[in-house]
Amino acid sequence: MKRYLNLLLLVTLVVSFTGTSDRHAFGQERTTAPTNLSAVGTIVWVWSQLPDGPAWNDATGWDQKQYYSTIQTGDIDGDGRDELLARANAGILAYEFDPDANAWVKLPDGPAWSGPDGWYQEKYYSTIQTGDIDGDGSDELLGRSPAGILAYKFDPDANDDKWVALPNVPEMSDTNGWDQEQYYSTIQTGDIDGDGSDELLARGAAGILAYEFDPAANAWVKLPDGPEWSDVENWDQEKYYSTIQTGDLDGDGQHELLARDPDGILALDLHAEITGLAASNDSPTVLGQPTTFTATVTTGTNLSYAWDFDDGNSGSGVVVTHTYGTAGTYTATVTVSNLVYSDTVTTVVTIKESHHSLYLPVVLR
Ligand SMILES: [Ca+2]
Ligand SMILES: [Ca+2]
Ligand SMILES: [Ca+2]
Ligand SMILES: [Ca+2]
Repeated sequence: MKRYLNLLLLVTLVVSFTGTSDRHAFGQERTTAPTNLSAVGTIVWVWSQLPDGPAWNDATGWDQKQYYSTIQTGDIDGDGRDELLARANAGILAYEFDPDANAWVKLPDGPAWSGPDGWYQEKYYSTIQTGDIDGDGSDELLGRSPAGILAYKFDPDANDDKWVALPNVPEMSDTNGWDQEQYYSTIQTGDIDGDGSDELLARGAAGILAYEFDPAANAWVKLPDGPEWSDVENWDQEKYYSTIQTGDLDGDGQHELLARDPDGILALDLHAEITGLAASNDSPTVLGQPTTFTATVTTGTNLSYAWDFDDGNSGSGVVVTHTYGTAGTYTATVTVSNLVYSDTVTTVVTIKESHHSLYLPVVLR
């Protein structure tokens, strides 16, 4: 079968009518045809075909869902180019496209998540995905086995086995009920704490669970339970659980959690406890000059900073400046808060009188 003949796609982005134009006339019958039509922003897009990728064709069984539905991309070696991944009967296959050679290159086979080992079942193969769980810029490979979530890291520099097994998450095992679609189909990754690495999220019988991988300790850390989207609250129905996903709605690098319940879309932000709050200022300051205040925290997300300068004035922000009207000592206060947490700390400010030195001529006798 001949596939993907070159396509020519013309996209006209902007066509403007020049000459007299009246927005109130829009939608009204034109009495005269436009006489001066010109295209001012025509971009020509052309599809070209890369060399054929791996021959995952129908004749070799890739028309089966257990294989074709696992085809995905992810940058497993962190070079900024996505690899092509899929599960074959023997396990995970990986290919990369080499733009210099204009050719596909087969990478070492991934974990042997094979049919004979049960991976032909949707409760396993449908959970295969990638995510950067250690935040190093390359994607790890995740998949749920009967014993729980397995994770592998591809190390292109390793001499021997380039696929390195990371600790698993045993809680999501078949024995714990995770072989049910209402649970395993919600397994996903997303950076819900905004630290640059993806967390592992899923809905269990009692609600949302989240795990973070700590690369220093080479261990998974369970985060506080998420919203109680539980079976008893009807979240075992596909019309609800299948809508669970993450996305960075406010663009702060931290993913929000989204889902649809009977009333519509819910969105939740995760808030970290505020710890290590400290405030400082660059006084002593000469009267009339600005004093700069700085607040720092060790942990905390979605924070707002409210300053009280102890002279009836206030300010906001991590770093603020304020000019006092009277010399003296002040105790400025900063209150740092998010929707869940709040903390306050003070910093003492000294404002000195300005001294105008008087220079008298030295008279020699
Ligand atoms: Ca890559
Ligand atoms: Ca990684
Ligand atoms: Ca994270
Ligand atoms: Ca966000």
